[in-house]
Amino acid sequence: MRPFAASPNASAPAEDFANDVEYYLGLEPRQLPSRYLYDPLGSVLFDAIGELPWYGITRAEVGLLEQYGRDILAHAALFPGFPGVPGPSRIVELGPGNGTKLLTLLKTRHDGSAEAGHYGRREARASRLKVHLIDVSGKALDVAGRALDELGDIEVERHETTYESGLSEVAGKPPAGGRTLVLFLGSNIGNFDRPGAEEFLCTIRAALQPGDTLLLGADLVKPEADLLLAYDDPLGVTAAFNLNLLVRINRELGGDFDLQAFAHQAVWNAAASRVEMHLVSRRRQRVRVASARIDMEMEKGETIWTESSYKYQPEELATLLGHTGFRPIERWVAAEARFALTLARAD
Ligand code: AVJ
Repeated sequence: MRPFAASPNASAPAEDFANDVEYYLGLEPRQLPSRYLYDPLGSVLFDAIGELPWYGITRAEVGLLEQYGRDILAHAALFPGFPGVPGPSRIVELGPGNGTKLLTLLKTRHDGSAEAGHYGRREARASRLKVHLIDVSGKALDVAGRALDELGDIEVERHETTYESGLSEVAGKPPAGGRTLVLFLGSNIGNFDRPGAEEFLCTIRAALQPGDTLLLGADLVKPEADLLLAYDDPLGVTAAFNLNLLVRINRELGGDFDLQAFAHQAVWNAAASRVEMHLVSRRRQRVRVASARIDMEMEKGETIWTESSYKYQPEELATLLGHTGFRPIERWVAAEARFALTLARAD
């Protein structure tokens, strides 16, 4: 069975949520799509997860971006006025969250020699770098957009929508003569199963021109004990992040989930190379969600599967990119955290 397959419905956001909850809770095993974890509180809880000593993805990635950002931008030919790039260039970020990663990358434009920094700033005024932020969370777009606005030399366009429709919006208006760099960071690709990841990379590729680039951040397979601490932390922040999905359903869809009657669970599924988050029913119980037309019995121990975070081997990422119309050109690995940034060019 394919978890988190596309919903059969497409309509207004509130209706989408209700339809998705009805559809996915009716599956066997019961599921909920992980993108709904990011309501305003969920987004803040995810930011807190990024600060946890046991969750290394965010820190490792920001560290790599600080260290290698200038190389990345040069490869992507995104220094405005960079030799050989005639026109304005743009960055498209899928799921920017609070904007820290992109901000970190953009700040490296001014690294290095004073001359290079001056050059970058002067040219940036001549042709402002365009940034497209694509996120389902309006709150994330707000926070990330405001952080980028403060840089002063960036033109930010917000797309409050799914990755797919955001990509089709930006594909329709490529920069005249310039290059596009797509950022798909934070191991967001980990939410797709392997076939889904391949399909989605094809979707990204289809929105690009040959010579455009993709920066992919992906978490690597690591010891099970580390993975379980990262997804079931001793402070209970990840548990709150997971349980908040039920709070959201209660509030937005008139649900009557009893929060006390569910427990957070993280499982490493080695065969599938993924960490799964579940909400386990602590007892036999009845749950109703009015707007989603749900009236269900849950057994004690029955779970709702709320997220998959697939983990990769470095070579697998290169293969995946190679199969989807990209050529990997450089890879940076945070050795201790086991996290990889891969830069690939669209063939
Ligand atoms: C933002 C989807 C990459 O899977 O690691 C963090 C979300 N879930 N802790 C991840 C998450 C539990 C995160 N992603």
